[in-house]
Amino acid sequence: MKRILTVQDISCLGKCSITIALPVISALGVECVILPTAVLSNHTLFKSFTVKDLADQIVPISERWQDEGVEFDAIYTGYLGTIEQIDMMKNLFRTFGSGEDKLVFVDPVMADNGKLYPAFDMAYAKKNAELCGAADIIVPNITEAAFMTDMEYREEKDHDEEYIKKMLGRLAELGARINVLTGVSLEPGKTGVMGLELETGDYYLYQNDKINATFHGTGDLFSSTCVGEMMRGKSWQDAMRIAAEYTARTIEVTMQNPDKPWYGVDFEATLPELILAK
Ligand code: PXL
Repeated sequence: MKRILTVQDISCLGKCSITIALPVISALGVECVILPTAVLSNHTLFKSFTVKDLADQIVPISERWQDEGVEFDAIYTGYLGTIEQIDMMKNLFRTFGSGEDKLVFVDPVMADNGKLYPAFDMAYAKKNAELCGAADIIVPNITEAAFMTDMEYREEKDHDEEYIKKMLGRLAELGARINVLTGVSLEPGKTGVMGLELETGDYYLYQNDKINATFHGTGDLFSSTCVGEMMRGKSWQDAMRIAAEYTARTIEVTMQNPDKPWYGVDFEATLPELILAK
């Protein structure tokens, strides 16, 4: 069985980061080892939140794993929280992520809809750009990519192929082998993802019908599914398509729930479909 190490926060309430990665990756039949970067009462889009930083645990925990001789097929990082923690990822990648058949998957979670999340500033964005340079595959949304590449942020209605390809080119300059942008809209009424593989220069675009709603945690759902599918042997293009389809399907199902919580999507309702689609 493949084994993924995911490094991100635990938001106790909020359906995001580890509380999405763990069930989704496990459901795909891949072992998911967690390294929590912080424990929060809830994610940071609630009115208020508590946060206990766990940066001082990263080295001792990973040293125990080294003592045990544990290896990972992939390292997947998401919301990290502090510049210090981003810096610590470089060591972790060196220890557990180097080697031909290992995948370093970075989702530089920090922003959406043109704005940085409450806990972050430009210095954090620049550090995330550095981290992306140490990855094999990165999956920022347009807002995150704009902050990391110093390009203007454009809403979906103002996307065109030139803008998206220029952004992918700038992301590729950061250093990752595969660069995927989420929240790309190249046709009215559509939204999706576009990727660029550096070695081949190949672009891959997948779009589905746009549902007019934004939900929190959908980026984490996309990333968890994508890295999980790659561990199941799918190409990055297929993994990206399956992850985008699954995310869209989950938003659709969530919209149908009159009792849906405002803070996240009902991925619990759609997980069985993801497994059956195997
Ligand atoms: O879903 C991204 C995310 C993860 N973790 C925390 C967050 C957010 C987005 O706001 O606040 C703590």
